Amino acid sequence: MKIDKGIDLSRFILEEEKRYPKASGTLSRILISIENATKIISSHIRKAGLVDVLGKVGRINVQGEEVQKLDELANNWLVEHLASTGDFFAVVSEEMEKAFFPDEGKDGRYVICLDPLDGSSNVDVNISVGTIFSIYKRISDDDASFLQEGKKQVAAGYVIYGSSTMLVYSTGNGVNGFTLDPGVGSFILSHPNIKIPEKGKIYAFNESNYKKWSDNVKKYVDTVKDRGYTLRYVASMIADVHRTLLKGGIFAYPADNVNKNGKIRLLYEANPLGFLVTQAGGIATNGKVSILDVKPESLHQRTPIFMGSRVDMEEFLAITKEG
Ligand code: AHM
Ligand code: MG
Repeated sequence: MKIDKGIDLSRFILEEEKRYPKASGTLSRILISIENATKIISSHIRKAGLVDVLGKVGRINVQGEEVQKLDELANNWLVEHLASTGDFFAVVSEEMEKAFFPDEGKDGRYVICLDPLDGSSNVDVNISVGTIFSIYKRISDDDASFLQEGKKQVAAGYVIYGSSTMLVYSTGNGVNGFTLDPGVGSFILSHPNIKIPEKGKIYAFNESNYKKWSDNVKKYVDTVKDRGYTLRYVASMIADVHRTLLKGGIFAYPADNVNKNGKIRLLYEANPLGFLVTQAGGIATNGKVSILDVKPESLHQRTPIFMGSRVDMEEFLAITKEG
């Protein structure tokens, strides 16, 4: 497949489809639907502060967190848009307690897991937020389709609404990044074939939790600090992982003595971002096994997560194994 920097996302998706002569075109349609829905979200986020989309709704979601207005709007736009394509048999979202089985999708061959607006508590203070998606083949008529190991993802990606809007995704053939040209309204290939640096100099942990961590996690962080690594922590996982993909290092949200499974959700945060980091040559683990080998047990399950550059992650695994 010939990839030119500057190619737009829709054409790229269609070119990629040509790798699979038997492809029906459904996955391409799905990716183009996600592209369109996230452009709408981006356009609204860019107007935050001017139109009434900031602040809280006054309701707590299934995660026990306060719902921001933009969480709800992003969820509704994405779910309605994607459900109406008929390509999805079911949708799981951070904002919805149960899976949604749209009428239009009765014959759909895929299911999708969404974090419509990751890092949404940051939106009121103009810090990067994002949308994460993870797509699986439908293997059943119930929730079991969502409870497949992360390695079975057919495609995964995110859109980061940062200093520019970027869409980064993989269908299992490497990772490519596209930047939204707001003048043209198209995502343009700006970061072809992203490879995470073998080694970085940044650790991204919420260090205010240090006292609650296990001794081996403390030991790893002490080691890299002594070596002179720098701390960068946005508290939007998408922004922290995006930086890690491009600059290397390690992003983590460990379990601690209060949050026994950490904070990050397996289906629509750890798995899709772990798939991308792995596709880019890095490593993603729950501390014991590859995150992509974990068999999910429930839709909103949380997991400890550590991901990043190969050399940094090998050091992390060696130190935490000793501990
Ligand atoms: P959200 O999906 O409700 O926004 O929550 C997940 C976010 C992640 O993006 C981020 O890594 C983490 O929560 C930050 O948590 P903390 O503030 O505890 O460090
Ligand atoms: Mg999130």
